[in-house]
This record gives sequence, C-alpha cells and structure tokens, in this order.
Amino acid sequence: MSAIRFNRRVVRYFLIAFFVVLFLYVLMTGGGGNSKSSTSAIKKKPWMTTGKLGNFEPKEIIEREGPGEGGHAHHLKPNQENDAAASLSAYGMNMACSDEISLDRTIPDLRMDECKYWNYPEDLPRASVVLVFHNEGWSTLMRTVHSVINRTPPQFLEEVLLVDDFSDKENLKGKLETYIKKFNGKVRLIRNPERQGLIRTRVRGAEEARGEVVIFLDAHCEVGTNWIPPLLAPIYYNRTTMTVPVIDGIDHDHFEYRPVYQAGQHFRGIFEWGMLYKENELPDKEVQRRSFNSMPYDSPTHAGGLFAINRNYFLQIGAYDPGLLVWGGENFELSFKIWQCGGSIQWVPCSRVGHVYRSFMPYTFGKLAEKKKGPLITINYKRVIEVWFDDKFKEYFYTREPLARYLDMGDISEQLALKDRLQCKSFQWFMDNVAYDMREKFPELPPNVHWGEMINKATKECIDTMGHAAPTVMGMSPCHGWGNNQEDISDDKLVRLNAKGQLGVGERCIDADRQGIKLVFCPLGSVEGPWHYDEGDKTLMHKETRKCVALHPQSNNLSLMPCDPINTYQQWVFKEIPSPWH
Ligand code: LR7
Ligand code: MN
Repeated sequence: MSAIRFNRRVVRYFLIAFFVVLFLYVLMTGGGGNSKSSTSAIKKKPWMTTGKLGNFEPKEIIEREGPGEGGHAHHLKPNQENDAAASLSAYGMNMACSDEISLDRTIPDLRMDECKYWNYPEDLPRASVVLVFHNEGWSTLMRTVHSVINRTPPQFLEEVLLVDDFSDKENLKGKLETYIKKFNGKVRLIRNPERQGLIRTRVRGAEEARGEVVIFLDAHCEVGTNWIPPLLAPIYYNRTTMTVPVIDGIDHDHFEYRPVYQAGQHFRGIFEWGMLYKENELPDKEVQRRSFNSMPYDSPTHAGGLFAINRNYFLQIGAYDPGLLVWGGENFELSFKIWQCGGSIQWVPCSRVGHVYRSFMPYTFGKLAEKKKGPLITINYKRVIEVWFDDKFKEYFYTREPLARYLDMGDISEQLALKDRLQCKSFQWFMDNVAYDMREKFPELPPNVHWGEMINKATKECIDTMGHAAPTVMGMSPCHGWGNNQEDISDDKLVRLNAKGQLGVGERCIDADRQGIKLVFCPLGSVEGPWHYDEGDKTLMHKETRKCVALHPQSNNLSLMPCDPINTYQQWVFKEIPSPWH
C-alpha cells in the first residue's frame, strides 16, 4: 500500500517538476514556436550590472600628453599657415594639423554614464571594418585604422578592410602596402582598377569582406571607448537589424573631438521631401518603449557613412542599387529597403564614433558623372523615390524638385523586381509605422501652382539666392534663359509657389522682413506660406503686412512696399523651365 502511495507521490512530484520546467522554458522562449524567437532565447540579450563595469569595458583609462590628445583642439604655429591653407583646399581638412597629432591619440569618452554598465554576450559575431577611400589624407585615414585596432577587442575584429577607390595621390600607393604589414594581416588592402564612387566601392567591400558582420566607416573617423559590442549585439540577436553609432564631430581645422548633440538627448534620421537628410528628436513613444535611455532605438533613416550590418543580409537585399552613382541617396535607398522589406534600423547611444566634417567636397565625380545629363545626386534621389515611394509621395518630391521630373534615371526594373521578390511593404506603411514623426515635421505637401524662374516685368531679371545658403537675402540677376547648353543647371533661380502661399527654392522658403526678401528655413510642421499671388495683377502680396514684393529701380534691392499693381517693378511672372536635358 505505502509503496504504491510512495510511487504516486514520486509521479506527482515528477509531473510538477516537469510542468515547472516546461513553464520556465515557455517563459524564456516567449512562448513562440517559430524559429526566430527560439533562437533569441538561446542568444542572450545585453544585461545591465549597475555599479559594476560591463564585461568589455577597458580595465584602465589611458592618458597621454601631446598635440590633440584627449580630443583637444591642436593649433598650429603662425608660420605654418601656408601649409594649413594648402592642405585645407586639397582635402577639405587641415592635414598639416592632423599630421602633428598621434595616430593613437586618445579621445574623450562621451557616452552616457549608463553605457559603462552594460554587459554583452561573449560570442558576438566577428566584424570586418570596411573603409572605402578616394584620395584621403594619410594621417586621418591611418588614425581611423589605429583607433579601430586600439579600441576593438581582437576576438570581434575579423579585419580592417581598406578599399581604395582609384586614388591617385602618391602617398596612398606603395607606402600603404608597406605600412599595413605591421598589423600582421589584420589590415587588408584592395584597390579598384577604376573609379567606382563610394556606393559601388562599399558593395565591393562587402563582397570581399570575411567577417560575418560588415561595419562601414568613412575614412576619417575615430572610434570611441567600447564602441563595437553595442553595435554587434542587436545584429547577433536579429540578423535583419542594422545598427548605427552616434556620430560625434571632429573639427576639420583643429581636430577637436566634440559631441554633435547635447548629452542624453537622442535624435534619429528622417528626411525632407526634396530628400534632404534631417535629424529629429526621438519621439516620446520611442523613449517610452525602452527601459534604459542608453538602449538602442528605431530610426527611419541614417546619414549614410557609419553603420553595421550582417554581411549576408546586406547582400541578400541587393546591397545598394548598382544604378546609384558615386555619392548620395544610398543612405535612403538602404533605409527604405530595410524597413519596407522586413528589417529594422537601430541607433545605438552606447556606441560613439567621431567623423571629420569637411569644409567642402574636395573631389570631383570623375568619369562616372560625365555620361550623365543633369545633376547626379538628384538622379540618385529620383531612382530611390521611384522605387520605394508610393505615387502620392513621389509627387511631394517633384513638388520640391520640379526639374527632377525630366531627369533620366536609367532603368529601375531590376529594383522593382527585387521589391516584389522580397515582398516589401508600401511607403504608406513605412510612414505610418516607422517615420510617423514626419507627419508633424514635414507634412504632406500641397501642389505647386507655379514653378520656374520668377521674372520681374520691369527689368526682366530673375529672383536669385545668389548662391548663398539660407538664411540670406534674395537678390536679382539675369535669367538663366535655359538654352541648349545647360549641363550645369543651378537651382538658385528655380522658384516654386504652392497652393497655400508658400514660396520657396528647393527645400528652403522665401519670406520677408524689414531687411528685405529672404531665403529662410521653412517653418517646421507647416506647408502654409506668407504669400498671396494675384494671377491678374501679377503682384506678390505678403499677407500679414499686406505689402507687395517690389524691386528698387536704382539699387536693384528687393523689399516690401505698399502695393501698386500698375508698377511693373512689382509685377512678377513665373516661367516654367523647359527640360534642359532633351
Ligand atoms: O568617389 C568616391 N569614392 C570614395 O571611396 C567618393 C568618396 N569615397 C569615400 C571617401 O573617401 C570617404 O571615405 O567615401 C567616404 C565618404 O565620402 P565623404 O566623406 O566625402 O562623404 P560625406 O561625409 O560628405 O557624406 C555623407 O554622405 C555620403 C552620401 O553618399 C556618404 O554616405 C558618406 O558616408 C556620408 N558620411 C556620413 O554619414 C558621416 C556622418 C556625417 C553626416 C551627415
Ligand atoms: Mn565623410
């Protein structure tokens, strides 16, 4: 009897234990039977040990003395001014200054304090850090390499892969091969046999890379303390997540290392309708979604240069559209593609990388641009929006960039087929679920009622930004004429007037104050404008002051004057520009 009861008890204990184990298992795997969630159960997420440094934090803080150390500005002596100026105009950065700063210089740790207490799995994937470069300065290129080698745990660094996009600077030739030998094979160099532009060169880098993850950096960066584990962890957990470090600024003149954002404030990438890259403060919804403010968060787009992605995934989604040329728009293409086709993009506050913002672009687009009719970057944008936007949204782009309608973007059928094959979602889905903060900042645009050159009836001259960026005073100059030989079209006189009285040039708006008629940043979140255009009188009235835009006959300056509809100096006509590319 008791033996039987004993056995029953054993069975009962056994059953209870069995169910407890089962329950715990289901709890850990999130209850899902699909393979995705069960892999994530085995793969540990980062964990926080408040008060105890994370497992990959450096054991000691290195301090060094010397020019630019600690990320401080380094100022050259007055007698070096010529060298500084010469290198600034050749490279868009002061190489004479950079050359005096150690390749191993220290930079400040600008991370949020919390970041020091995160722990990451030991078996994160290994990365190839891919640097594509065209005629970069030696010391800034090498400082990028040194910073990666110095601040990356070797078990996570497969290699640093340098991809030379057909540079012709002497010091980037044989000397480079010799120099990288000292890294015992960790640094590898391949070269393009002809100029490909950064977009195709990055794809080549990904194809040749040996790491499971590729991390792209511009060739003038410095990576921060413990930068790599937080970038790799989200990818390790989900191979369709692409990660982006927070980018700090390195001054192009004296190489001071400083934050771009205020401490603790988070931004994420969006865009204006003319495809200008923008950043917006992290919406509350995203702040709330996370339990620590140092955790990664979703971002609709990214700036382009610095990010980490699973190599096979990147190649599977077609890497970059091979029809994109040299520079620009590839960041949007990849962003839309990833989100619409089921992946995600996360910005990672605990990973910081500095980037030298140049004073200007020191290189030309070379032969690749010669065959193209029209501005190459706008052609890239057109390809991207024609593939990824729904029809409604395409119109917003053309509202901002009316000439883009005439540009020859080449064949996009392969890209559309890819979108189909990957069963990608609509742009509306992206706007509703990912870039929902766009609605507030850059609302949907009313159509243009006029666009083209804005000609004054009296002088027959055109309103012009005079090549200046906003905020600036608008001026007048001879109209373009838009003859036959118009390869180099400038948008400075291409004005648009929308149905709600907004007058603008490209992404910028025209407004008036006491100083005159001005090009300004369009007010965020509004598509309304201050103007009323009278189709009969041809006057342009400022609604608030009820005055009209007038040209001063002597000074040729623009200002608001009491309206006088029969005065030809107050009469304006818009002349649409015939396609200059036909
Ligand atoms: O023909 C070229 N071939 C190249 O290999 C032209 C450039 N390059 C290399 C170049 O040497 C550099 O290493 O490509 C890299 C990027 O070129 P940059 O530094 O001239 O570009 P950028 O910093 O002015 O521009 C930003 O936008 C580009 C759009 O195509 C790229 O995506 C850049 O990577 C990107 N930079 C960043 O996102 C850094 C963060 C700053 C911001 C905003
Ligand atoms: Mn750059």
